[in-house]
Amino acid sequence: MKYFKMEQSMRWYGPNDPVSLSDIRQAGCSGVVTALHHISNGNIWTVEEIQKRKSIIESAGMNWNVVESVPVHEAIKTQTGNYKQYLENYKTTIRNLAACGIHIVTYNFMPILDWTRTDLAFTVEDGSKALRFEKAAFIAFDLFILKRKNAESDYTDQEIELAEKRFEAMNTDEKNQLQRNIIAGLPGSEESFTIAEFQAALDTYLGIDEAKLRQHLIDFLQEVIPVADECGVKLVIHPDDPPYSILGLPRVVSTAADLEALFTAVPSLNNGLCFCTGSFGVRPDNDLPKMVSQFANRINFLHLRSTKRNEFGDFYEDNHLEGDVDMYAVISEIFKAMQQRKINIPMRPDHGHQMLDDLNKKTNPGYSAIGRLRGLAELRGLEMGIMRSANI
Ligand code: DNO
Repeated sequence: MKYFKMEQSMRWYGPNDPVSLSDIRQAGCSGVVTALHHISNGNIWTVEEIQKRKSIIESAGMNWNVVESVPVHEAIKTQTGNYKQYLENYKTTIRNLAACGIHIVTYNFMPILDWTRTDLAFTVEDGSKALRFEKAAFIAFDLFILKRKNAESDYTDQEIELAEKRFEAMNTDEKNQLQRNIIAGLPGSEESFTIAEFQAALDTYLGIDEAKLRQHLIDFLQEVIPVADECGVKLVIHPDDPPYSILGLPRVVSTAADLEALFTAVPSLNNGLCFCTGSFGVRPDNDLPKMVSQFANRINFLHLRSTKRNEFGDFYEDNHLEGDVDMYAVISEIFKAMQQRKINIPMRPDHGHQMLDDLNKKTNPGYSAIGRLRGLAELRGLEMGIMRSANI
């Protein structure tokens, strides 16, 4: 019996990535997930530039199966300035990617910041390093470094007290590091801010609440999905990370209800989902296996990792098969969906601990080679176990 399987892939940041294509190939991948990071947000990706990247990947014996990401310009999210031009550029990029044979395109709709962590080198029990989001440190940044107007009203007295203590215990280097971690741009987030720039960016969201941002996302989809339909591209939205509002900014891709609203408004199946277990899994009220089965026909890309949360709202990135995500149940549902749809869905091990030799190397936070290799190896083993014992 031939089963459909997850297509093993890894993210590659392009020719400057310290992890080489040869490393990725040796990890057992056939797919490479990448983006043209050198083209600034909002500009068209030309066929020539896309082809150039594609042939580098193909010469290394793999294929560029997923774009992560074509970033959505802030002007589109706020519907200001030149946003109509940016929408046209986005459509042209989708057409150009399709012309080059690339048919899965990831994006997100998080205001200003992409994924957010407070600590990029949290030492876990076994000595490896993980990414972490510590609520008290995050609130300390908001209240005492950014000094956002009315920020206190977003937090409880107890949270504020904890944040005060946390901030008092930090030295100047730690404060600077915290600021950099939050606003200087994690890999792939494309944007980097100083405090003044960040404050100005926050102001562009005055008057944009959750309902309005959701409407802007739907408006975006109504523009671009017809183009995706025309050229056979699946757009996949990446959920908010973490999956709730931060710094007073609305976030609208955090729960099953959020997804339902998007898919109801724009029903085409090319309006799809990048199912990121690490992002959704931070909320205890997200039932991940259930969400996989609910959105099975829209999931066209998988980010698999697990987080571990505590009672304070902190979380860190755990080993891929540990933490709060029931990876066995998630992959079992994915496996069913792939057999029903008769497709292999691209999967990448999302992030990994910095470990072994990588502890002494300069790595992209979350994207070192060995930790991701470990994650990938565990995930494919788990999938094989599920596949071999499948009764369908
Ligand atoms: C973080 C990534 C995100 C993701 C974007 C997709 O590691 O998963 O930066 O690429 O949100 O647009």
